[in-house]
Amino acid sequence: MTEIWAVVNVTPDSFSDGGRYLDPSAAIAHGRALRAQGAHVLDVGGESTRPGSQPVGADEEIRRILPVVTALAADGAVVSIDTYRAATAREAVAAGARIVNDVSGGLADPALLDVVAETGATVALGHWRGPSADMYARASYDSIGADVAAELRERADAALAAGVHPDRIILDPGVGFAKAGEQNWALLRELAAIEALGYPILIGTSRKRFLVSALGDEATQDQKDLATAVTSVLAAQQGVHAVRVHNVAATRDALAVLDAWRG
Ligand code: PMM
Repeated sequence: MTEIWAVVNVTPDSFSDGGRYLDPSAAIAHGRALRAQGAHVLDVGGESTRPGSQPVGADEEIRRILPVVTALAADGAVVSIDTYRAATAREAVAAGARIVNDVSGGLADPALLDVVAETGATVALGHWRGPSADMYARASYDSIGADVAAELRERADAALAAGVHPDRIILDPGVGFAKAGEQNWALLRELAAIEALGYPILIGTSRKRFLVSALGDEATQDQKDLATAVTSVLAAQQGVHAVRVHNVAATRDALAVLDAWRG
């Protein structure tokens, strides 16, 4: 069964839900609602990684996420912390998060992998080539599937070297991170190269800009949510472990249709 990871952003400037849940009680209520809709993991983030966004710093990030992680973990939810900072990961795991979701794959803050190893958390390692501000300058590949797979293998090896148990590593090809437009579709076509590394795969396509090349520039959020439900099904057919989405109900229904089709 494909896991649904729900995006719980506690930020003023994320792709699509920025600002709506900056208030901790609103973010907690949102996380609870997404869990009731069928989310298996609540992925709490306190800093936007959207193209061109500005970093907020560890203190502010921790201030934003801590009450949300604490409350959702106390509910019994499986909570993931979406951060590339070791300090934030440490605080979040102490507050009950079981997964550290690092879009930089441990590159932005090398101490993060030590925190994961020390705490026994699971880590999701994203494919990343540098900060969002100028990531498109690094979007050059010989063969995107093979290149991303090779770079993710290095990140998994770094996690193992830090002492992370191999069963606690998930890899994410990083849709939208140092990849422009069509490169994202090419990467999704070549997922088998990443699956061949032997780790569970997490995919985040939800509401991302590259979807407009299928939908048109004027695509609404509802259209992007429908497209995300479709990419969730296609990813599930490829055998991915998890999809990270904003609209949990749409992806839940889409995956239920796939289950019914499979019988
Ligand atoms: N994308 C965003 C943030 N975190 N984490 C993982 N593992 N994979 C992703 O593709 C990913 C991520 C983009 O920002 P959003 O929270 O506004 O969707």
